[in-house]
Amino acid sequence: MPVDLSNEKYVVLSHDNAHATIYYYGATLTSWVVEGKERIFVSSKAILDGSKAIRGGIPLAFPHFGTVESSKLPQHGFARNSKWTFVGLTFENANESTAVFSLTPEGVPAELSELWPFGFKLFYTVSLLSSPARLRTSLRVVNTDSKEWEFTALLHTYFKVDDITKVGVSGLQSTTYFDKPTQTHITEESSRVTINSEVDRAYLKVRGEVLVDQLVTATVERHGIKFNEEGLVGLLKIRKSSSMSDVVVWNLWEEKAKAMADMGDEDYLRYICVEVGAVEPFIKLGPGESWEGFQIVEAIEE
Ligand code: TA6
Repeated sequence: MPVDLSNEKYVVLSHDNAHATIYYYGATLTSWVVEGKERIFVSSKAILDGSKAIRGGIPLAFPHFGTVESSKLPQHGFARNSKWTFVGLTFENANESTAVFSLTPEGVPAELSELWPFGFKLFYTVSLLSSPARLRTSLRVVNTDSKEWEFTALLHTYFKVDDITKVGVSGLQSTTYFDKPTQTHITEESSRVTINSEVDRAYLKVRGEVLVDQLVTATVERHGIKFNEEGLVGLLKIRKSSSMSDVVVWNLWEEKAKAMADMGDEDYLRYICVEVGAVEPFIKLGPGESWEGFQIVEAIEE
């Protein structure tokens, strides 16, 4: 069965040996299992009752990423706190299973909706693709208002890793990033970004694909002598539309994890956020106009 609607909180989409779970609350994808292996991180203290944005998965940031001086909306806007509608299964064939969700102002909590009083419709499309196994998530933004408005958007993906200290992110070299902790712009020098303390960076206009890998140690034997050898193993390959060319890399690290109510103390070791989005500059959308951005994540077989 490509789609299971039996749970009142979420939809389960299946294709080949892959499954994805998408909550109606926030249209937050909380699980992507490929060949029995979970690729998405959800905090051990995540709140899943619809009273708070889910800590983990792929929360959607809209109508803005982060906090914006000119907006009274909370950080990352309202899409992740809204009740989305399951539109249906649009594709179901040998290559993919695709489910579509939508959001209009009616699904937004009233106290948030009144802070952003514009007509809009969002479509969030989740596809499971095969050979190789990939997850495609796409956000389409439509202005249904009679006035122009502007937005930024981001797919705030938390990937599950075994040990953050062994993880690297490639594809960001020579890109300028906004470093949130120091509030400065810096050019990335490293060909493989590693995480050994808090990292909160918005890489702007990333050209190609982004690769997440992991350092592994294996014991090899040569001439009867055993050696420990280290090597890099690919975990995920992330491609993105040219409309979503910014990439945020975030791990809050130990101290902040302890201070965050919905994050387990040790959870920072088990995730890396690599978030594809359009965070700068704001995109203007006139009446009747639409915009779309997407990511395609490939689960690399070990
Ligand atoms: O995308 C990175 C970021 O903006 C960080 O600055 C960090 O605060 C994170 O998102 C989580 O934000 P949240 O509002 O979910 O606590």
